[in-house]
Amino acid sequence: MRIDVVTIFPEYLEPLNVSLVGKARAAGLLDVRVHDLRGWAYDRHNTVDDTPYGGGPGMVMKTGPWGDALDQTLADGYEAGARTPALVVPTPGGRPFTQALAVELSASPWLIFTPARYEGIDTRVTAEYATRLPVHEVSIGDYVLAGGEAAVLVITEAVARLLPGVLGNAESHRDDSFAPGPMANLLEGPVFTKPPQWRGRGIPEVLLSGHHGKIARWRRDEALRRTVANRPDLVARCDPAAFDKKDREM
Ligand code: 6GU
Repeated sequence: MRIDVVTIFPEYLEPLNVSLVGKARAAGLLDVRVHDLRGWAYDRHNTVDDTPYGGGPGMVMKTGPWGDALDQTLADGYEAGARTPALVVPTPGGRPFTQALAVELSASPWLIFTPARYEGIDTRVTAEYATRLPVHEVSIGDYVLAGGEAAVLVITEAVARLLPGVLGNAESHRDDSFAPGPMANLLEGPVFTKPPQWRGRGIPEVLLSGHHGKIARWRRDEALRRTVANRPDLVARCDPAAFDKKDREM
C-alpha cells in the first residue's frame, strides 16, 4: 500500500517511522511519503490560510496550495505506478472512524491523507477531488483536536496492522474487539500471563483448566460484562441472534 500525507507539520508524522508502521515500511509492505504543504504556497510568507467568507473566528486553508499539492501528489503516485487512490480527509465533521472503515481502507492500494489545521480546508477542494476519487471525510471521535495529523497516525496504524504480512500472526486480529464473528461488538476481556501469583493476586482457575470450551465460555462472559459496563451502546447494537441462552442468564 502507498500512503501520501500532505501537512504543514511533516515532523508530526515521524511516529510513522516507529513500531508496527515503521516495520511495515522497512519490510516494503507500506510506502509512506510525507509532504510539506508549504512547498505549494505561492507567496513569500508561504501562506496556506485566509479569513473565512461570511466572517467568524479562525482561518480556512486555501484552495490553491491544496489543489496544487494534490495534483502533484497524484501525478507522482501514478508516475510511480500507484493506482486507484482514495482521499482521506480527517475532520471532526467526518464519518466516525470504525474497524469496518479500517478494513475498507486496508483494501485500497493508495491512500492520500489531507490533515488540516485551523478551521479546515476550503470545501471546494474536497468537492473537486470527489468528482475523480473516492473521498472519505473521517472523524476519530467526539472531541476536537488542533489538527488532523494525530488522526492520520491513528487511521494509518489501524489500517497498517490489517495489511497481509504486517502482523506476525494472522489470527491476532481474529479476536479484536469489533472484529466480525461470535464476539462482534464485544470488548476484549481481561488477560493474564506468568507469574501465577503476583502481590497475592492469582489467575482465574478456569484459565488453568485446559478446558477450551469452558475457557471460551468464560472469555465471552467477561467480554459481555466489560461491554455492559463500558459500552452499553455496543450491547444495544448486538444482534440478538448472536446471544445464546447462557448470555441471557448473566
Ligand atoms: Cl479527524 N480532526 C480534528 N481536528 N479533530 C478531530 C478529529 C479530526 N476527529 C476527532 N476530532
